[in-house]
Amino acid sequence: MSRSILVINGPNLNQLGQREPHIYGHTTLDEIKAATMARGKALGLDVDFRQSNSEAEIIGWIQAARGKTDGLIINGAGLTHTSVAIMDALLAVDQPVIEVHLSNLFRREEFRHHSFISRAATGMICGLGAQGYLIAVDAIAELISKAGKA
Ligand code: CA2
Repeated sequence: MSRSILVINGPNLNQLGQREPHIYGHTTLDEIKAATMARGKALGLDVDFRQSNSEAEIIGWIQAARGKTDGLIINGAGLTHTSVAIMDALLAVDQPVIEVHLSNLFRREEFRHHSFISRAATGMICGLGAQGYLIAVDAIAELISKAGKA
């Protein structure tokens, strides 16, 4: 049976590769999308990869994912540190959630050390750049497969 996952990217990640490469690297979001979709395909997962600068739109996507997808990967970007509303939506989605960040949050400013998303996530990957997305796909494939056997 084919499985599907949703990959959500938050505000400003559409600018990846264009600004602040010393923090976020030179890889563009389109390149991360291509690599993530290829990794998903290799593992038998349909990957829906999206980005939005709108908190409301992201919450709508999470709500709509309930019962429709098998797992969720999210880089909430700046909303990670502020959005109780995204955390609440993720807590209600009833499927594995992996949080991913390009940068190592714990080597950065204090306000980035707290994530509301982590409270709703099975696991979190940070500091590994674009590779973190591929590790997240591997992790979610494993979680989905385990859930199917339960
Ligand atoms: O490291 C990550 O992936 C972050 O989620 C990126 C967010 C930041 O607020 C989080 O603390 C950590 C920022 C995304 C903004 O991305 C830009 C990319 C290029 C140029 C400007 C911003």
